[in-house]
Amino acid sequence: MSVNKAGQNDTMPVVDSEDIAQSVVRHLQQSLGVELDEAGPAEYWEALSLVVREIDLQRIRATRKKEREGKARRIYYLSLEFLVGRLLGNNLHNLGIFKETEKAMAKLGTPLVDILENESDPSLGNGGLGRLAACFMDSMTTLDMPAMGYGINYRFGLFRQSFAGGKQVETPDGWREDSFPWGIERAKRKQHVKLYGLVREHAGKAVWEDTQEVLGMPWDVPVTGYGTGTVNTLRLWESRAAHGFDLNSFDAGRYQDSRSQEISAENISQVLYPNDNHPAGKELRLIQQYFFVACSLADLIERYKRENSESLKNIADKVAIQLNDTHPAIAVAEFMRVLMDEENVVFSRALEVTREVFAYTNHTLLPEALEEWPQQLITKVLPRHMQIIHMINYHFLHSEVEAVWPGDDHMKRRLSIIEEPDRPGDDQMVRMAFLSVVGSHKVNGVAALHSRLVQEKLFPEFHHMWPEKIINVTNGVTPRRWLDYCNPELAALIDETIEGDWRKDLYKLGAMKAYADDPAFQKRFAAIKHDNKKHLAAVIKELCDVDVSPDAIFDVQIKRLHEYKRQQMNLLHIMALYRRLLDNPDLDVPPRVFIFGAKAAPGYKVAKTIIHAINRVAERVNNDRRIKDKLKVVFLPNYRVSLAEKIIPAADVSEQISTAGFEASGTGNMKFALNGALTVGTLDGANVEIAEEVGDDNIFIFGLTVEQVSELRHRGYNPRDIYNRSEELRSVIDWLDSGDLCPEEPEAFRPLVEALLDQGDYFLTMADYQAYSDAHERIAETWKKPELWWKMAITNSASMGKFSSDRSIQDYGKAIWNMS
Ligand code: OAK
Repeated sequence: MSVNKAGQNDTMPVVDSEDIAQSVVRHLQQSLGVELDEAGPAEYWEALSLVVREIDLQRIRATRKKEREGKARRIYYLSLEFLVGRLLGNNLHNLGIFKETEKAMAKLGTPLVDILENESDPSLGNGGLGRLAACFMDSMTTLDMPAMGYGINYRFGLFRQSFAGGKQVETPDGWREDSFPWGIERAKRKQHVKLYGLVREHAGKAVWEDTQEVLGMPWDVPVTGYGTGTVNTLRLWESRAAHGFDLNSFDAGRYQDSRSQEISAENISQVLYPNDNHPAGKELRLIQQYFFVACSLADLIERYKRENSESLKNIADKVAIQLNDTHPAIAVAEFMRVLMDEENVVFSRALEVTREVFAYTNHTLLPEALEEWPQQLITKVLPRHMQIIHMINYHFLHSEVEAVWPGDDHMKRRLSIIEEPDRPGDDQMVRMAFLSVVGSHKVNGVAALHSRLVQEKLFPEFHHMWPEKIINVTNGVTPRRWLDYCNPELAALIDETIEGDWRKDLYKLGAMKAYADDPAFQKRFAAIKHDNKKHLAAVIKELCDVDVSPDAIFDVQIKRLHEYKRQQMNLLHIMALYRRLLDNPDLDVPPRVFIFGAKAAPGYKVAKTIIHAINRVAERVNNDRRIKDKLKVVFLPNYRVSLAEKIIPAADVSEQISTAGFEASGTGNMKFALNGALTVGTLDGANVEIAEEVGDDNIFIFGLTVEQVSELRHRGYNPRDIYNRSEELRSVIDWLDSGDLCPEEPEAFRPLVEALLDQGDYFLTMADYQAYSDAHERIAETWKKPELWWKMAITNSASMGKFSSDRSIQDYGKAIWNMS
């Protein structure tokens, strides 16, 4: 296929449907050995992916050449998770050949939409952190930044979820078992990684020896940008046995529920740990972290040497490394090790260079989510790194902390990277967040409120020591996937209405505010939402066998299941609505469909109980004819990126109801508002900034603020008082606890009831309940005034300019990566 005809602009491949059809047929026959009359959607998917891959590869080569010749600093984004989503449709959009491809496939007799459904959704992440990494790769590429993502090519991504009797069942997701044409093995760039062993001194030098070796094989996934010829690379490492490898003789560790596996070379990259906002604390996880860090650093140093110089003393001029949370934090010690042990750089200079290169993004304040590793474990797996962490800690405490708080041993203990044990004999823990802060020149939170709490609550002493170090970069989402690709009808309406390309500059959407009141525009905006709801209704029918009306309010909560996200509050309110309707079936309320999607970590009991309870309530409500279809509840199984793309464009209400101070940012909140849903939310994470952008009249804010939460805790909070006072809450909680919803297991929902009533209701569900219920009353009243509703919806979409991940990346570029 002629990708770029001579003399034509090279940002978009100039191809027409005829070229595409020909290339598809060529790949079918020559690459896949399939005749045209044998081809179904799955074969077409693979052939078309190969066509696009061809374009990508040509552009990758051109991009690399340009970068080698350029002077710019390269950004390396280190993340254990990249939740990229399906790639074919998105790539066609970014390359600007979606329409022509639709025509080509229509000619060949198979609609493109059916073909796209054949791609398995690469499940290489848990939730927000992984999806953010994918949005950032899209934005860095769209902005023509020299950037590379480094992660792990897990054989099994996040588990597949189904329900049995309403309970979550997990099965492995071998997402790349069929075919994954996007990943290209680069054997030439393989790496060797050492583990275990001992450190001995030889002629005054530390030598790490008697190690085990693992091989890291890189798989490159091309990342296309929108409206640019730049194609960057996501390099994912797969572990393989190196010659003579025998980790089994070292240790046998069980990990992850039913998939009991031993630590061996191959299974380092076997499975993604399914925990969100909660560390696994397993030896294999530490090895995963070190494995991908060691491969990535060796790879980028090799590149630096090839392109610049053998000496690493000026590496910071050309290399910036971003740590996506603390999962890759061991990179600080590994980089120091390479500088000191392999490049003979002295400790103090090595630390300076390391700090210039590294920056760290914090994604959570949850205390239990902050990673700590037992010193003994690090010593066993990475003995030289433990020594280096001690050296960093010694320097940090005895020269830097000492300079600010002279003689203050208490402060040294508080700030030590290696934590003193509470009781003598306990393991000493290595605080990976402290290592990340000490090893970086910048630390950022992911929304304004979150970053303030990082400064004031999480790292106040570091903030005092280094007042410039901790900054904010508010998250964003790529408008290419989260509007253009997932909501093409709305994208087309916006194109017709406003000037300029909002796909590249999302602030341009602001021009749509002028149409928020316009009845004709409102009508078209509402019609598109209705259409999207019809599509979603069909998906719901297929997956849940429940009939829902697109005329009802589609009220959506999709995100990981976690008590702090408070799906349980949504549930209690649904139960209350149901009971109100039973008391008065003629109640004048708009019909509502409550839609959930969420995976719970396999070991998280209360989260799994909440899923079970929602499913049981759904079953009861959906089959009760007395309430005349005024209420439906569905829990879509196996929530993932490709499902989010179908749900978000169809949502009327977006539930963002975390306990204030717990959701670092949220990014679903941005995607919903961008697609014209109204938010019901607390003043938490990026909701605060969304409210600022859309204005208080265009969002349903409720509940305790961060300050009120801490006052309440200070005063003393007893959820039983609320239970005793509120007739409604009492009746729904008693109902949950009665066994009526799950007769075969009457105690099934006890863990939830206990969390709410007997264990202090840490996430303040009971305290916020009434305000939440009142906010829903306001939603119902607003729905009854369509002109007002659509004005609000349009204003939301028009006000999302700030929440493009392009803006986030530009902020990183300026404030962290020193890009000009
Ligand atoms: C996952 C594991 C460990 C620590 C944090 C996470 C995580 O996913 N955090 C989420 O990151 C998102 C992207 O910054 C935020 O929007 C979410 O609020 C946060 O929970």
